Amino acid sequence: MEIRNIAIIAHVDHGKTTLTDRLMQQTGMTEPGVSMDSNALELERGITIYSKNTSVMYKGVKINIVDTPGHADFGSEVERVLRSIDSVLLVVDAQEGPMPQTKFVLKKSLELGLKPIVVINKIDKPAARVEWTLEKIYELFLDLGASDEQLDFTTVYAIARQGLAKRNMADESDNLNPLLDVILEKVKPASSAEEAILPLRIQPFNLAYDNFIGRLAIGRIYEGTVRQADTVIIKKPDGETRTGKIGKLFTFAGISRKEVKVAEAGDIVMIAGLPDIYIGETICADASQFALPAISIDPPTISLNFLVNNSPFAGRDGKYVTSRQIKERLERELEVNVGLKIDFPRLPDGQGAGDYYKVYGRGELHIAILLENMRREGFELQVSQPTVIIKEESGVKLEPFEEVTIDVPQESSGVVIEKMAKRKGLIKEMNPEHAGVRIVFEIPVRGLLGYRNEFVVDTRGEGIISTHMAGFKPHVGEIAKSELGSMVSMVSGKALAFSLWNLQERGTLYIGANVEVYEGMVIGNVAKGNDLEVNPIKGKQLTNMRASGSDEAIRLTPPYEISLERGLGIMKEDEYLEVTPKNIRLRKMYLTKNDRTKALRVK
Ligand SMILES: Nc1nc2c(ncn2[C@@H]2O[C@H](COP(=O)(O)OP(=O)(O)OP(=O)(O)O)[C@@H](O)[C@H]2O)c(=O)[nH]1
Ligand SMILES: [Mg+2]
Repeated sequence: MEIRNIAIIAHVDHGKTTLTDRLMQQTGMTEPGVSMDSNALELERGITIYSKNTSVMYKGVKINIVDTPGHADFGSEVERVLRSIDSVLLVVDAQEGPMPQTKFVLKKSLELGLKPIVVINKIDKPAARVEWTLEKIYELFLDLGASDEQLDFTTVYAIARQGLAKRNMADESDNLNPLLDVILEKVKPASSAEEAILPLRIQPFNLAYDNFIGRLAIGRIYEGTVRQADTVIIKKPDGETRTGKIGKLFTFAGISRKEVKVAEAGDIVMIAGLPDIYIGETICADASQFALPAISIDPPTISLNFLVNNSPFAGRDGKYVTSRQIKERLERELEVNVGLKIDFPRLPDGQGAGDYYKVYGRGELHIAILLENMRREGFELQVSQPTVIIKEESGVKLEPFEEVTIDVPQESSGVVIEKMAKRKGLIKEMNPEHAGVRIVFEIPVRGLLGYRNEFVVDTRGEGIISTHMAGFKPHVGEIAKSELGSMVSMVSGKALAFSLWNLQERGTLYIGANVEVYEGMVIGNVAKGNDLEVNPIKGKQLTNMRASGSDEAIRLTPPYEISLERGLGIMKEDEYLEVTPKNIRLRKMYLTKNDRTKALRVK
């Protein structure tokens, strides 16, 4: 059987999953309404978080497709896929044009020598600018140093949502066959007759986990044939060798996996039975074969500590609260979350309470998704403020930078530019767009941390901000911190509307009335300067009227409730974010004013 292997790549929201879903539907692999975005968090947030495999059959050819996430924080999901496929569909929104993540994924593809097929999607949008988009894509190819062959890309125009594609704008079409035909025509067959008869070589590019059969490796068969129960040799990229035995074997069809006895060169398979297999290793038949080159992935950019929850409310909501349970959960995460790194420091006995794990990730969302998954599973923990990873190379201090593209209405561009400048963002490009301006900045990740929340407020929710990693560059020195102080409760009890009503004049509250607070919990911010100790449980002193009765009548401004991302963004150096299945709270590391003062003195 002939096979083609492709990945679908794009900036976030440009329509990758919609296109994949429609391709599956039209080729009869799935029922209408079935989507590749199947994980609970993906459905809730409407974004793809994990890259996923499927295949469709068209004109007797099997097309293996990897749908990838577009958000910059999940870039490692894309990187590891690209090495194992033969071409990409570069999907670009016909209105937005190429965006930061378009550039990132295209750059990675071109570097690997892939020849992308360009899909200009969403041509039905009233503000679509098809020709402009095509021109911008061409410029991007040029900027990224595409070869002549890569520059000579094929373009397909699509409305993924309606399941149609065409070779020329003027063509009539009501299905995706023109795109499928381009794939058959332009993507080289996944294997040749010679490769099929060589000894086996498979390289995993993704890992999965199944509660019954354990770790699963998803990989491409470069050469040879693999069968269930085969004894194999596994080689690390450096040549280190061990043996293993193939367990169950699957291929992909629609959104499900299909057990097979045998699979052949060119195909993408999922393999059980190799409990210690890792991405980039080579599964082969014979120890004399060469290992395939390693799969490289950009390093993490931020880190933070995960700790046992020791707040006064610890243990109220969670099922899993001990340091050991957190450790085991993090170790499991490492098996599948390739962009993540974790240090498990070994502490002397008896210091259990101080245990922490240092987690390194690709961005605030990357970490927030891990925390969200953990709290849903019943974990309770607290985390420290994310900080940027600083490297040193030949005596020079380096820090990670991001390229940030901002689309804002004209009237909010001033405040955005001002705030970005304060955070050491440099303007690289500024162009008027139909509804406002598009500004490209380069900014240290350190400066950008926590900015997203402010950006939403400053642009009244009308701005779009997207980022992509621009590599490590020389450290730019100190960056002015946020001017907001924290409003810290000095008592424990139930917050009363009366006190909150007085406090809301001082800043923004994170809690509403009747929320239980503890001493040292951060309940809001203070617009002016330093932290402020407050008493949120004080009732009105009344002689002949019940306090609670009059309390009801008070109308409070709705609180700015702390979500994981907001919390990670606004928290300060001396604070923890307490994460439980039911609550997310911000607190001071030291709960009493006395301890905080002492800690400051020691510093
Ligand atoms: N108007 C229009 N909207 C579309 C089209 N294709 C997709 N969309 C919409 O665009 C939004 C994003 O689509 P997705 O397919 O989830 O985008 P994605 O690229 O997979 O996003 P991530 O995986 O999160 O990066 C959805 O609301 C789709 O309905 C199209 O051709 N036209
Ligand atoms: Mg998607």
